Amino acid sequence: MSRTALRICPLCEATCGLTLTVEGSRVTAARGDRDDVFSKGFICPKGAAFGAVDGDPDRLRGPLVRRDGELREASWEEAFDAVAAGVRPVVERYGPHAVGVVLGNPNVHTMAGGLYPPLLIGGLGTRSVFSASTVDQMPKHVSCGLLYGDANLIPVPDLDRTRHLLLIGANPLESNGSLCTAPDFPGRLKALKARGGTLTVIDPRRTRTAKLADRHVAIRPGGDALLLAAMAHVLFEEELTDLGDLAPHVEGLDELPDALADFTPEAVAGACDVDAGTIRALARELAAAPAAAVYARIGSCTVPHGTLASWLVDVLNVLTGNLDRPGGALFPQAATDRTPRPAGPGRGFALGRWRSRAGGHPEAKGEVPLSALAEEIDTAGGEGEPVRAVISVAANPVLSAPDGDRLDRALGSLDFMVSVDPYLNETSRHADVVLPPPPPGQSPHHDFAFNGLAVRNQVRYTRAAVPLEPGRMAETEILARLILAVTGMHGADPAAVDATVIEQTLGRAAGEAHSPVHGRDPRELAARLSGENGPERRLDMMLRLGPYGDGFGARPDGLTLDRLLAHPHGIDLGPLAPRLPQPLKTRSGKIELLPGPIAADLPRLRRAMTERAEGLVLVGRRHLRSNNSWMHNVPALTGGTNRCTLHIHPDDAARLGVTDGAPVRVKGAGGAVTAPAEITDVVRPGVVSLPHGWGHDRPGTRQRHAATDPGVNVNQLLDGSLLDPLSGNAVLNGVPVDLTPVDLAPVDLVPTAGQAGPVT
Ligand SMILES: Nc1nc2c(c(=O)[nH]1)N[C@H]1C(S)=C(S)[C@@H](COP(=O)(O)OP(=O)(O)OC[C@H]3O[C@@H](n4cnc5c(=O)[nH]c(N)nc54)[C@H](O)[C@@H]3O)O[C@H]1N2
Ligand SMILES: Nc1nc2c(c(=O)[nH]1)N[C@H]1C(S)=C(S)[C@@H](COP(=O)(O)OP(=O)(O)OC[C@H]3O[C@@H](n4cnc5c(=O)[nH]c(N)nc54)[C@H](O)[C@@H]3O)O[C@H]1N2
Ligand code: SF4
Ligand SMILES: [Mo]
Repeated sequence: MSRTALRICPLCEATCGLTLTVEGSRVTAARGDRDDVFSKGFICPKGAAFGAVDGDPDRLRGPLVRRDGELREASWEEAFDAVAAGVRPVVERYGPHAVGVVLGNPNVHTMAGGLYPPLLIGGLGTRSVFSASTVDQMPKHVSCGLLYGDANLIPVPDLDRTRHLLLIGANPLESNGSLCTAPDFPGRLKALKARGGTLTVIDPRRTRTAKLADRHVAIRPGGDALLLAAMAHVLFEEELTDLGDLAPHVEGLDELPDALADFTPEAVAGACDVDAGTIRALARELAAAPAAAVYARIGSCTVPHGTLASWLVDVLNVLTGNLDRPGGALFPQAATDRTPRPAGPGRGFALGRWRSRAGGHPEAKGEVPLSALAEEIDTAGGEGEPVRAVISVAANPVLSAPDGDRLDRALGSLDFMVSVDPYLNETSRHADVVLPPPPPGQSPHHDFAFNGLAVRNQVRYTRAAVPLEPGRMAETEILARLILAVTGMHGADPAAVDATVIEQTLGRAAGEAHSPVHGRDPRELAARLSGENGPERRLDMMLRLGPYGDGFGARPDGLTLDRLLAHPHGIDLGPLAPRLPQPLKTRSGKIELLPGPIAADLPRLRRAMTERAEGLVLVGRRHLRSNNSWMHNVPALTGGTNRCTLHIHPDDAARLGVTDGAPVRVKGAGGAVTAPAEITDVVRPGVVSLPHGWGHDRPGTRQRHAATDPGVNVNQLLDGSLLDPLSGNAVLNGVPVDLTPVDLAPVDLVPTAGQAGPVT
């Protein structure tokens, strides 16, 4: 007997609604939910493989605890006993900062990851917090924090209404979008063109997205901040700025022309390898469009000037009056956002409130760089203690962060490590306790992170499609129990964690003049919450206090969990709408267009104008059927073109004697890897590309399919020292590398093409 169940897809940021076919406790098929208010039936190959991802036989079914050096199956009780016994002595002896918390990408794709990590960090009181954000979008958080006073207030392009999209360092035709949640991103780009709009793509590779563009600019990697600065320069020089309705909400505009004066198109052209005429044209097109949006992602963040590039993206949107206007870049309003407070000055965004112990890296958004995790473990000295215990939740930094070999050794040297992870992989193999969450089919879902980045305001919630298998524990409960175990309350009722959050949140809300529950009794409010468990009651609370909420009766038509449950395909809350100045939290209450830390970083960008990379530089790439490091174990999603090959331009290949399919040794500051060459003019000359998340050849892992075609770890080419200084974000793109065709090294001085055979 089969049945169907709805499930929001957690496999990328597009958050498509899926209709799953369930047989017994197995998900056997997935198709797009045509009635989903947001995704309207869209599905990609990963979503279609939901059943295979969910049912992967290598997923751990129960906890593992290390005994006599070996990870062995254990009961949940034994596992949490071991966690308490492993972490507490470290806290008591060395203090909370000796416990590192490492949060990986899937935390933004689970309800558990949205609800519990802040409590874990707060409960421990540790400053040793590392996450995937510092190998990803931290520059955007920092630039938005400085501009708007809130690091999570990130504008998204109004994809469905814009007339001109300048898309930088993103490849949504493979990634399905990032910091811009849009099911069927490809379809939305085609619709833009169909309504007469234009698409410009800036990317050193002629990606599938670039092929769709009206104009593709193959920039030299790392050059975006220079290019964007020059575009802003042109807007001033040619008097093309027009802030429109934004003007009263912006301060610092007058200082900007001077700050950017040196960045003429002619001055930056050489360094970014885009001619001055093209830069001027890009600026004029942006200014001329009736509504336009500049949008940038990974390629603009994971570079030496990531924060400046991220800032300039928004500066261009401001200068052309496109920020906060329909068709431009707008701030979404999610249903679980906090109750909007009246507009006015806020506390602002502070950077560098503390520094990491070993490397002295400034914190950003409460985190220190993931690139610095290894040194925080393996380097003594400095004030305080090294990290001696690690709590890793949904993270595989041995593959996703720079210099995995060093981190691998460092993790191996810890006093104690716990991983909340469904797999025994390159990182979790070091854990003393592995706590596996259930597969996604057995987990409820709501997108706490992505609804705040979505191109349309909407809200959806799906309960678990399949009941928890015997012996499984919900990830929300795993994290609640973990919090109790590491904060000295081991064994207490995990429901108390949610009850405490509810009590504190309602208590605070009752005290806020702008809250719909101002002056009410928090206990009375708590008693009104519905939901089958703590996480559901927290969701109900957030919805009811939120901008569309019922305010616990104050707005009877408003949102509640019950109302949402009555709409299984979601509730559409309308197109994005202008919101300024309400969400601004800067000290001035305005957009601070030229924040101090940004101005102080401009001299570094000025110096970059004169720099010319001599040799080859490396960039990454994503494949539609991949997802960072953890989906190579699903046969349906591997093979074909989804392979760990080195893309190299035919001119470079000929010059270096590289033949198609032959192994090439790639060497960077952190090490060397050997991968088969794939000669293709998709990359521009001077640039080679390797995907990340590969290198599944370490012992002690349990991902059998991934191990059959392990690939190599591109991040081994990095030594972890290259960071964007303001955000601590790793530089993963535009990294200098040397190539040697393997069969010819090291004796032949004059490489001859065609000697190395293909690798199978
Ligand atoms: N060179 C290079 N490196 C990169 C990038 C790049 O572009 N180039 N991209 C970077 C980016 S953007 C990111 S986000 C990072 C990602 O890097 P990480 O944050 O390390 O993420 P993943 O590699 O996807 O590993 C996710 C881990 O979570 C586990 N997992 C999967 N589902 C669940 C779940 O439901 N619950 C729990 N608890 N665990 C789960 C997986 O088994 C895996 O161990 O990589 C970065 N690294
Ligand atoms: N299929 C699939 N989807 C995914 C993921 C995945 O691994 N696979 N990962 C998810 C995650 S965690 C994230 S963060 C998002 C990322 O989403 P995107 O940012 O869209 O990711 P990429 O496909 O890596 O696109 C980055 C592009 O930047 C280009 N680039 C590199 N260096 C530079 C540069 O200096 N300047 C410019 N202008 N471009 C440059 C690269 O060539 C590449 O085409 O994708 C998410 N979706
Ligand atoms: S685009 Fe993303 S969310 Fe949609 S089905 Fe594919 S993986 Fe899932
Ligand atoms: Mo990411």
